[in-house]
Amino acid sequence: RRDHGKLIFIDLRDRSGIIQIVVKESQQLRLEDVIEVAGVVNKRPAKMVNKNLPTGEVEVAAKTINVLSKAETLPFDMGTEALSLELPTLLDWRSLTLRHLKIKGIFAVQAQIMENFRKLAKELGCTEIVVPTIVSGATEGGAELFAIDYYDKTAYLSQSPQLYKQMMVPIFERVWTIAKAYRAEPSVTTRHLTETTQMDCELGFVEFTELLDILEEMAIKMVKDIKADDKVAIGKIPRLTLKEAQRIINVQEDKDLSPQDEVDICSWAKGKHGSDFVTITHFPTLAKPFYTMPDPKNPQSSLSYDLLFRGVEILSGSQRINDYEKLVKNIKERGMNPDNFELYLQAFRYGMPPEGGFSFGLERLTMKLLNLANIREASLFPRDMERVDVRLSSHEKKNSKETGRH
Ligand code: AMO
Repeated sequence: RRDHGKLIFIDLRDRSGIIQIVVKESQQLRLEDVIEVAGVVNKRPAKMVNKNLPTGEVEVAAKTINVLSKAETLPFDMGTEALSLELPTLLDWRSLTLRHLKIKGIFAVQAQIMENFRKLAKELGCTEIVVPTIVSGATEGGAELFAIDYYDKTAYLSQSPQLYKQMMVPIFERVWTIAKAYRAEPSVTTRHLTETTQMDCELGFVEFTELLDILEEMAIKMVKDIKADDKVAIGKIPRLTLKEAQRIINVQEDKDLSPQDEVDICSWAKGKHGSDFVTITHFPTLAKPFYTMPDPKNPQSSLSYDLLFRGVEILSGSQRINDYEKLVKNIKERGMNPDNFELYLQAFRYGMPPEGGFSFGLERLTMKLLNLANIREASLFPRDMERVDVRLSSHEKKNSKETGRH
């Protein structure tokens, strides 16, 4: 709302965008009031045209304004101030700050990423599946598992749709899902959430190199048509083994890349190949989950891959072990009990094609595409060690035990 003498100018927002409303008489209108307007669309005077607005050449002279819902006085100025708020405040007021056009814009981009993923997965011949998130155990490593009370037993929140998408390969051959994944991350970082969204594919009758071709093409097509301030550098995506990558950036061989290594190898890829993406393959077998296929040529390393984008891992995946005996042996060797994987193993006892797949992290991809500083900005309602909608102080934790509320 802008007051100019007897005239009030209002920016009216709806699903299609913004339009200026001109109100003559004095109106008791507050920011974020929900209104219904009837009026006449006029051409704006030449010097009042707003070139930054698709509707900037017109305005609505209001005849009647009907207030459908009144807003309280806002806790801060939603024009400019909302954007300079510290992240915790931005999140404390999330249902309000999401209304800011810049912040809303992040989630319009996120919706487009999901739309593109869906379209591309379907083009690959994948069938959409919906999988459970209440599960009986770990798939991606025990330490990061959330346990939940399940009647008088313990169940867990799923770390990944992994086992289910694999079990579905003999049925549909190719499947996709957008699924929630839960990780009890033990530390607070700018790129970890405790509840994240994964965009997964799993494909039968494909092997390592073909999987790499598929995921790289998909990654490029997913971001290509999205308007971001910083245009994505799309060249042929360089493929390096972990060892090659470590040699290039001059670090010691290790089982994984450190966050700084990821930044360094990405700037190498950008400089040398003009690509914001780089694929890293052949992680040590023991550093990857039990279902990962060891490289037959050198079983210490595995047919696994990560896709890095602008300095962060946004995808990982692998060719899988599809032989029942090998899988059981591998589960045992890692100190786990095959009995806990009964349903999963059933799928392998009765014929499982060579197969593999991958998973994109939606929030990470959104964050890097828009060059956001923190992954929390790329999640509508982010969960981390310190927040489930509201901040989890020790006092509130005590309350939750007593009342069942957070
Ligand atoms: P991984 O554990 O690497 O692989 O997860 C896949 C992708 O999901 C994203 N991601 C996260 N994003 C934010 N916060 C987190 N805590 C978090 N954890 C993971 C990352 C990551 O690349 N089942 C395998 C995938 C497969 O093999 O198909 C898996 O879950 O972008």
